[in-house]
Amino acid sequence: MNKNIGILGVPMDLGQMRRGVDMGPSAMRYAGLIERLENIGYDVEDHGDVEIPQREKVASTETNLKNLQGVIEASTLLANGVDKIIEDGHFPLVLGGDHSIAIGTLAGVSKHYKNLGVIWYDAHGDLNTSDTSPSGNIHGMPLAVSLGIGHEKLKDIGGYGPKVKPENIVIIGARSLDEGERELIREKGIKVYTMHEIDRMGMSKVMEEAIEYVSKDTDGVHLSLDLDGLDPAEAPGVGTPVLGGISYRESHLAMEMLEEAKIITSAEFVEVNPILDDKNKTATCAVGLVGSLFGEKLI
Ligand code: B3U
Ligand code: MN
Ligand code: MN
Repeated sequence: MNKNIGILGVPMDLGQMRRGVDMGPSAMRYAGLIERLENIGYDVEDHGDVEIPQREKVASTETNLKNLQGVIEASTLLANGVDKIIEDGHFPLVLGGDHSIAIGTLAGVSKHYKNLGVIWYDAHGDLNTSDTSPSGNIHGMPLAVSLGIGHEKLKDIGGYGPKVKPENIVIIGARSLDEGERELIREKGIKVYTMHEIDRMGMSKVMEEAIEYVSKDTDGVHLSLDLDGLDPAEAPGVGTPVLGGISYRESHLAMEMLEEAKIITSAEFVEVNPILDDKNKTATCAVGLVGSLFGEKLI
């Protein structure tokens, strides 16, 4: 793994309607993220937070996509920030913020790869469009947008698109998919390990297969980890919890296997909402998973 990490916080809450997820980056820093990485031996540069437009200033009823203009502005800034971190030769570690930030992260990352793989660790597919979305919340759309499906201005963030190919994506932990998302998964042949496969095969086998699948013919792999992929008993501080999720232990195993495989070239941890949390449990969980992803060992 690259020994230099560039951290970028994205206090974004415009991709959904609950307040508080903008405090996610602070909560993860407060839970000891930087010290943890330094203790493992990394050189960490914290680039601070991307500026997010104020909710009240970007309110618009122009489309059914909520806060569209604000998401466009923030995603553009984020894409530039991530791009710079990679240009400096550092590993971009992005802290959310709601999952709409993946639009900007992937716009910054994918520029540097011909064939980027993506691991989407999430209870949801985030494959909605303005036509299929039940909520109009952009945090339910970033994977579709990155595939080049969705609002023109979102698809074009960074001045190019699509950012990823359907055959380079693996979704892990899905258990709440909308009908339009299921159709898209079928149509594009996207690889999904739902909770059913995790229960049936065990996380070890799921990760073994997922790693092989996503690293075949790709030149980099981005990990987009939504904390709601985990079970709400262990990660309660998320805006849309879904029962029956991945356990904390299974998630550590998944991160450790990714570290052993040495395939991850960028990562983001999203949807930590301290207002909905229980004593910073979810941010602490996220920081523990970051530790495993970067090679923290038990002995
Ligand atoms: N699929 C639903 C709910 C949702 C998506 N992502 C989250 N929740 N976190 C939607 O609104 O698109
Ligand atoms: Mn998500
Ligand atoms: Mn989710």
